[in-house]
Amino acid sequence: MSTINLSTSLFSTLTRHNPIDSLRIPLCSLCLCGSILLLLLLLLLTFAPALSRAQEPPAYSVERLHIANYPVTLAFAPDGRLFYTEKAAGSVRVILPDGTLQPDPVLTLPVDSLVERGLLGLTFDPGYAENGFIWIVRTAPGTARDYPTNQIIRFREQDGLGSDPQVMFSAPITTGELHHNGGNLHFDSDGLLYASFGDYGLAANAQDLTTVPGKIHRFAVTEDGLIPAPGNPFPDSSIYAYGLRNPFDFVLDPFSDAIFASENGPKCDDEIDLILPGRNYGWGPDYGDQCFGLEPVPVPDYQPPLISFNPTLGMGGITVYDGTAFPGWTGDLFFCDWNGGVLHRVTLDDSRAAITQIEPVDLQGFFCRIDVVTGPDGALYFADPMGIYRLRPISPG
Ligand SMILES: [Ca+2]
Ligand SMILES: [Ca+2]
Repeated sequence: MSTINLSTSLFSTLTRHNPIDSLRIPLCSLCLCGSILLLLLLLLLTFAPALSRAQEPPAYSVERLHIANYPVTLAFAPDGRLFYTEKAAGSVRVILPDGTLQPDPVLTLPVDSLVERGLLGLTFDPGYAENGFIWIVRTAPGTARDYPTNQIIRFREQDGLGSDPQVMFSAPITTGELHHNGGNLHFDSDGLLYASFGDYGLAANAQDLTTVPGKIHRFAVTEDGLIPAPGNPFPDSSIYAYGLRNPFDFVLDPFSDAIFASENGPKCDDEIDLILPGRNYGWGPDYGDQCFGLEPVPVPDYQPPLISFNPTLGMGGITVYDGTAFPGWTGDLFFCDWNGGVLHRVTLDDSRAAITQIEPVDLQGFFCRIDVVTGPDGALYFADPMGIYRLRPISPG
């Protein structure tokens, strides 16, 4: 997409400033030479600012904060500690504000970590400062009687020690599928809990409003556990949006009411979706081999993506930059991709419902394959299966 955008802007620039038309060059070789020189000069003047920008050293450095054992979700506590989930170990770990890793895990739970299963999402309760609750998603191992199950679990954390894990929601993997677990969760400013579930390898789930997989759900937290949030689009249902194949992560925009999701589509339709209540993002059993991109998909309530990628990227974590260290990035979306390990910066227009530009961020040899978040210091923190990394200004402030 960055190539397309760049080509488009080059084309429009050349069209606007076409010197052949405006100068009406006489057919003599001398004038031709002169006009070629003039053309080169115009091109130089047109692109010099961009070239000099490109050659400026980046105003940031990237470093590895810690080696880590397959971190899936990074999340900062209000007190500045960085919590993360370890996919295969089933542990929640914490890095202290001084950068040291707490030696012992906060909590460790048994997990089925085959392929895309494991300990996945993590977020802080809106009342965390008072109640210490942390919410996670894990794949509980199956037994002779029970399917492996993706569970939303709440536990209490105090002084780096977790206790009292409680299963708040379960979605058994009845298909036996190892991919498409989704597995992220976030609260909105009203205290409602959103959670993403992939289709469990069965596309029909995505269009079936009676099943959990292939959706983003919205819950209210009550004394009795999670219930469908009041005002949800379908009666007595926690489903908030459907037609999704594997919405790995999503972010509640701190600058608007928008929700942006990273949806892992088939063949070409990896996409960023603007998640709206009751909308259908198109994935289903009739999808077939077609790449739809921005074209309509013939399903009810269809909502096209903001952008789709061809070939697929394998989209990972997605976030909105709301720090102060990079004022030029304020409000931009950032996401990681599994396939290329690239951190992408996405610029939105003022409506925050349309993308104007997307470009890779130079990670100076590091890779961003899973999650990315803004730290309290305004740095961007991101992960690949071997570590957690930090991108921060060379001169903080
Ligand atoms: Ca779609
Ligand atoms: Ca995330």
